[in-house]
Amino acid sequence: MAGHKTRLSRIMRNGRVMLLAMDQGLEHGPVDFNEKNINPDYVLDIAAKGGFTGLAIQKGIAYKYLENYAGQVPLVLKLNGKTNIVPKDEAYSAPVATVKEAIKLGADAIGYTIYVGSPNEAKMFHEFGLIRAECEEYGIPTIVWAYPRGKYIPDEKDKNVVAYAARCALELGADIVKVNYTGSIESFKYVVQAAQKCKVISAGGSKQTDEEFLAKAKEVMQAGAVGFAVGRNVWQHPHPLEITEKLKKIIFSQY
Ligand code: FBP
Repeated sequence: MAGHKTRLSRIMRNGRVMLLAMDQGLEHGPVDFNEKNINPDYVLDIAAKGGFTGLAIQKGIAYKYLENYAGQVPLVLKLNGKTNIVPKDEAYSAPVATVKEAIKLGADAIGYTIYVGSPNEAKMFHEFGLIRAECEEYGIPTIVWAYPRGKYIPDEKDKNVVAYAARCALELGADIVKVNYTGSIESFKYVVQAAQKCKVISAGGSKQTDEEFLAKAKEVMQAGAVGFAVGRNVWQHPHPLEITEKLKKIIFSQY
């Protein structure tokens, strides 16, 4: 069985990460989809053809659809999730899959959301701690979606709370932390600095124009992040493989 280093090298190509995320069906609901991308095959095909370094999905999609893409794109299995029907005040993401399932599905990493600052933070720290320990045993890298959220967080994109969330990911043992972009190179540099040896990637966010999205991608990389876990800005795009190529050039060029 592959070890931690081998698995991580599949997700991080030349030290860079370009993940395609498609857990929005659970996190946001079908409202994010159109007639094409509501079909998981449409998105998985983009992940394979676009040369993504990983595909972040929930187990239901993995069990039912991944077979046809075996060996084409590394799997990042999300192990927890929630809907956005529940109010954000008490933000909590429940464990819905296990490390053993991730191994069975051939995952090269697991993804885990932690709402830093939420009233449910302690529960999520504890649950991730157990999962992280099991991942250590089997050599599975961990990617934490570290989102400051809940009634104590007035601004989820404030640089201090995002940096704090990134630092939590380092302290809790994540290999890679995924955060929301803080809006400027300077502020994002602070996030990267706070995370130290835990590599930082940015979420894509809601659909922007190509110019806006690519400008953000450049800033993220200039701040010292290693890549993206992007969803809607790719699979909601009328030409997903074209925007992927442009993003790939930015992520894999030298800064
Ligand atoms: P996008 O690039 O579409 O923003 O996806 C990134 C992501 O982290 C998904 O993995 C997840 O479903 C979603 O954003 C969570 O968004 P929210 O901030 O609304 O919880």
